[in-house]
Amino acid sequence: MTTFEKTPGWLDWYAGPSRPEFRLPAGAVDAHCHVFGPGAEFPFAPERKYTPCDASKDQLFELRDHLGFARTVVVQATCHGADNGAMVDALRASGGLARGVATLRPGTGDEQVRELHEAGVRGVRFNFVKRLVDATPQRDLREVVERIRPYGWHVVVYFEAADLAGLREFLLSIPVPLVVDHMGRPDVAGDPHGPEFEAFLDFMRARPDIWCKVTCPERLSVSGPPALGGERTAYRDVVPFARRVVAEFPDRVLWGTDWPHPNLTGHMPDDGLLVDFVPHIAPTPELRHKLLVDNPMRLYWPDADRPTT
Ligand code: 0GY
Repeated sequence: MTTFEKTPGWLDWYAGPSRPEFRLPAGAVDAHCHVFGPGAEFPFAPERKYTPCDASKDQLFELRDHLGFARTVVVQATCHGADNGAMVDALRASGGLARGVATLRPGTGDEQVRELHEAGVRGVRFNFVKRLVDATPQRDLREVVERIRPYGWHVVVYFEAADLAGLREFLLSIPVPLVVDHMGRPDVAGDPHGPEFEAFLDFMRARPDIWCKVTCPERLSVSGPPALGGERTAYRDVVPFARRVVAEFPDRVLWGTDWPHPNLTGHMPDDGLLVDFVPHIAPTPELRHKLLVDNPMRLYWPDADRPTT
């Protein structure tokens, strides 16, 4: 049995999260979370840049139920490379309540893509964050797009704000819908109306099928969580950025916990508090229903019946 030592400084996910004060609407989807291993069963990839703690599918499903989500989207994390085994195992165990986003290398056969589709995978992730992956040539990424295109999948893209200018043309040339992780990682110490975030919004405007996850306040925040025992409005500096995206693109935003929160070294968020962040960025019940139910259902479960209130 292989055992893995987690990366020094790596924080374990927060056990015993609080119950959110904000009651999620019926049918809410956690549209961005991960499973890690367990490493003994699903070994981490040799090319990984970090070794996480274990975070199993059962623990993920327990958190889903505790927070009040109905469904989850499990996104392949870089520590598992292109071995989608742990993610697919979670999808298969979910009874149809989880969808997945995979990592594929060029050369993946159609048979393999069909199997992933049948397990519930609906997207592929291209990660451009340099601390997480070595660069993949664009021609390899294009080959992957051609492979997944017949299945109606989308491409989830993760990049740093500073890299958008260099990636923009390539991303806009991808002929399937795009979903941007974590608002393209804006510097929230900056101005939500400044040139960096305007460039991101302008990218979103360039095509009607670019979606955005208004996620990861805990990752982007400079002001951080509330003091222990303080009020529940955490990560205030992220609010004006996320609000702008939700207000302008109410039909193309998604939200998720990002549990178990890879690579956080400063603090580990209480996932109950994270859910309480949602009403601050989506201030009306209509916006929240789109963000948490209608939009993710349209993207990941287009054929399912869904609650309308
Ligand atoms: C996230 C963010 C991070 C990590 C990964 O796949 C990953 O390893 O996505 C990060 O370190 O910013 O979305 O979970």
